Amino acid sequence: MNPPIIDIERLVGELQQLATISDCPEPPPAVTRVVFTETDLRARDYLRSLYEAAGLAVRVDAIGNTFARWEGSEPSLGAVGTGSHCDAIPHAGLYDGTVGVLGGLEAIRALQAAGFQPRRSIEVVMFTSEEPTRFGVGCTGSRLMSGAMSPADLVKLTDEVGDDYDTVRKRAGFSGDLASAKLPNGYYEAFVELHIEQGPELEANDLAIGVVTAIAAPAQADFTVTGEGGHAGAVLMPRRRDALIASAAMVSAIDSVARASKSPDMVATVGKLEVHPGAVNSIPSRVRFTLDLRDIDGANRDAVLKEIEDEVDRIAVERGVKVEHRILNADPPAISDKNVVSAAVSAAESLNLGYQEMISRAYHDSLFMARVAPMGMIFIPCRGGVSHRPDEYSSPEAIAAGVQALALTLASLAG
Ligand code: HGY
Ligand code: MN
Ligand code: MN
Ligand code: MN
Repeated sequence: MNPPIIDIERLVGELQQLATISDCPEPPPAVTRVVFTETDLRARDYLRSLYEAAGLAVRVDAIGNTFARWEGSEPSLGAVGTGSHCDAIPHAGLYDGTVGVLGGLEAIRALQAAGFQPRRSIEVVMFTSEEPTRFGVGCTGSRLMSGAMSPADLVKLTDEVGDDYDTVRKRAGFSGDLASAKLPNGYYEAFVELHIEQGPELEANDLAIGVVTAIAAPAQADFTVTGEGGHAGAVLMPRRRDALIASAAMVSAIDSVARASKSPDMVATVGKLEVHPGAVNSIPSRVRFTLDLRDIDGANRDAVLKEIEDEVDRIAVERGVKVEHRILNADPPAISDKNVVSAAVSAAESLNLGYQEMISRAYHDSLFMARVAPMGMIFIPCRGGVSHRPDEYSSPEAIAAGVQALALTLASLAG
């Protein structure tokens, strides 16, 4: 089929319009959009208006996963899915996730305009809560859809103020039996997500398309260190059991253990650290910090996680403090489906787009969709590989090429 025409002005305009729906104190391109907030709901309303304008049938599940469907000529067949997320971590950029949702919509509109008629229905999905910001665990929407997380485990998650997932989703207006969110077997024939690379490779290699062959295995844990507080002036150094000094040693040990790992793909991040009571002249009595640990090899990651836990326990004894740690998630990596990979490769080749096969170091909802459908991902370059920052950027040309490759991939899978 002829290359579908992408209306990139319209698409960039929609991305920028979506970016204005934000809680970030800074103006766009900085974006903050946390799941189940008023802002999240306004963004969903905006997206729904675009789906309906494209004539798509919209379905929303019990936790807000949103499915916009272009009915195929054989609607009983498993559909072909695409999509991503629209929630954004604090002070994020405007392209992470949104390129996959609005780009998926644009791919459908371009195929419609080209007169293509899919046999299998094509759905663009907006997953609820890909980011771990509110509930500490990412991808709760695709975890529930794929069965990777049970409803019983989902409702145990609480947000920063201690409200549980079920309370928060209902307050946001989502109801219904959580078990109904699990996709029936064969619901999708294939699932392909378009996403910015969030890394430097494609730009460095001057390539338009990344065809993802595997998604790294993410694990998250949190640590609570309890020492003894006291007066900053009155407690002499030998008598101190300072929770923050002990935590600093633990955080430094995490960095050393990860760097000493034999795996070049091992990455460890302590992204959040809270000090109690947090007063200038009071010795920290309690510190809580998080760990994000990833590798493309799940066994490697688990071995380093165990090493970190042991090291943290040793430091706690040495420093005379108590430490509790819990693992929030330790997911296996996902491997892309060969047929979906070759459909994306053929699309790039037919468009004369430079491409490479590569792994995804960021996780995505596709990590879980791989459990219920043959999965693939298409990456586009982002400037300097920067992401999760306001200066995250992908050019209109890069976005248009990615959407065109996605459209041809979807057409070949749904034809
Ligand atoms: O952290 C990640 O990899 C994803 O962007 N949530
Ligand atoms: Mn992200
Ligand atoms: Mn993302
Ligand atoms: Mn322990």
